[in-house]
Amino acid sequence: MTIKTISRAIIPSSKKAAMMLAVLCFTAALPGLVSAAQYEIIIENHRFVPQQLEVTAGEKHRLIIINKDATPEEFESYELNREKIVAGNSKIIIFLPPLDAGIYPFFGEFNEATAQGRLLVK
Ligand SMILES: [Cu+2]
Repeated sequence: MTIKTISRAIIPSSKKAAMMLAVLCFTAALPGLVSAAQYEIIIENHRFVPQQLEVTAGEKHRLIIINKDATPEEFESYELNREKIVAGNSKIIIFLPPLDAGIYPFFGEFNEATAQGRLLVK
């Protein structure tokens, strides 16, 4: 359940506040998630936007992969050791541990000719 889901529902504000608090408590119980910097990568016309994402070395990161195409894609990276399907018009979250400086390529396995990107860690 996301905060977005909650706010969309029609709930009395007091109940809403209690639920928000519950969500906050839940995330506070997961310090690894809270401390991770979050980045969005869009898939559109079978390409990643941005194609290169710059992040800081030695920190956890959370990548939100948003597929704006109607067709599914598979986010894949040998260097990041990740492989995850993103349904059409859908999104996934990729959690990354602290990384060493370097270049970590990723690609969309279903549209490899165009869906190429990389994480620049420095
Ligand atoms: Cu694959």
